[in-house]
Amino acid sequence: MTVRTTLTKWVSTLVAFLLVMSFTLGTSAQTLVWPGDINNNGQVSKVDILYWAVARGDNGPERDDTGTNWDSYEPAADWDEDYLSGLNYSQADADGRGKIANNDRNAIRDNYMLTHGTVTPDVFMVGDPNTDPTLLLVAQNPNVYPGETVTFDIFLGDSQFPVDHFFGIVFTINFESDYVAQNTGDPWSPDAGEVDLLSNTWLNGSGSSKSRSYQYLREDDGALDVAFLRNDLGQNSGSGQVAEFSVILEDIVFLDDVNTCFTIDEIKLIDDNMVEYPVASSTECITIMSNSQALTTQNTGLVPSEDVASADDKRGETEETKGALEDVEVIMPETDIEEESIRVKLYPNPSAEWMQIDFGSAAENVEQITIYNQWGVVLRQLDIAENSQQLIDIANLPSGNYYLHINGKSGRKSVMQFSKAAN
Ligand SMILES: [Ca+2]
Ligand SMILES: [Ca+2]
Repeated sequence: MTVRTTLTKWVSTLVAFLLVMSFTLGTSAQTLVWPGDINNNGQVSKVDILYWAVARGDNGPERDDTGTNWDSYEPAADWDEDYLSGLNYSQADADGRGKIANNDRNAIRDNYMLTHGTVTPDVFMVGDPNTDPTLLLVAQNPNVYPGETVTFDIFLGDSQFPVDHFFGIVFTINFESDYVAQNTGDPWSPDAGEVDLLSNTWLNGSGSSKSRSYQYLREDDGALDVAFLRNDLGQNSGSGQVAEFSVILEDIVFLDDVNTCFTIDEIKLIDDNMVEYPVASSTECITIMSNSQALTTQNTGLVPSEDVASADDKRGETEETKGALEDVEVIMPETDIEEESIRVKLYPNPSAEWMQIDFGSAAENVEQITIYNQWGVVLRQLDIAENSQQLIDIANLPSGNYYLHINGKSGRKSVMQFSKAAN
């Protein structure tokens, strides 16, 4: 039968191919070492942390060339142990000094996300919440205002589906980066969003259940990579809350309530032999509530965003400038920064091409200006170098209403609205 013959040929070709592949992969002497990319998939990522942890403490031959620069190194002679995938433990010796130690973990840190050659994406099992433990994200306070901190409880497994074989787990928490505050810390100890491993839990107790955690904030991707690892080789089991995740929301203006979701995915849970067990992912959504009542509704309002009452008081003063499209003048309340009142001009408004801000004598008190669209998304941020005038090119913005935040050096924030006319 023709079909079967063809199929048989295909299968035998495939088997031959797989044999060649497995021989190639199994011959670790030919696998160059890229420090930190332990599983040799072309990129240093959270999965390599698991490979490091499983091999930690092992010893073997040193490399001729030691070092952790992002480059390829000729591998050492094979170590005694292999990973289940067939890769030799010598791949985990990032610095080539003959022991899997903290310095090799530091190579993962230093080379994190770097790539070489063609990247073969890491593969993650996808768990089923009806049969597997879930890595569950639950917001403690699902209704929050811009600028506030949202805290989530993180649970791993429950009494119905506990975790039976825990040595380590890595996962990623994904979020909409526009809604999260800018990170000012090291991405390995981020302040905009961080996971704290709780103590006295089944996963992080005393003795052999003591664990450690690592995290790396990929700010532009809106992603936090997280690893929990037992300090000691071995396994334990359990279920329940293991950590908290806190994230600081961007302090911007939302005209309407906004729903935004946080999703855990790319989960890899392993035992101390690197056998992987499925864990179900989860998503938790929160509502960022509108703070637009802190804005004046007129097109000429420059008010401290936190001082609504005085905004109303001052609206009368700016009334006469309403509709003066080529020169809008706004006045900050006299009770504002220091003693003197500050006058700022924004013109022309509306405009299709550009706008000028005249800070006048206020320039020395202004640090930064930020343009937001009506959904509160940051479009542009400019540092003000004490120039009394600032020209802003707005030709590329879609027509509509925008907000200009003026951040004072004293930490004071003020908001102006402007309109972009059609080009
Ligand atoms: Ca890798
Ligand atoms: Ca080493």
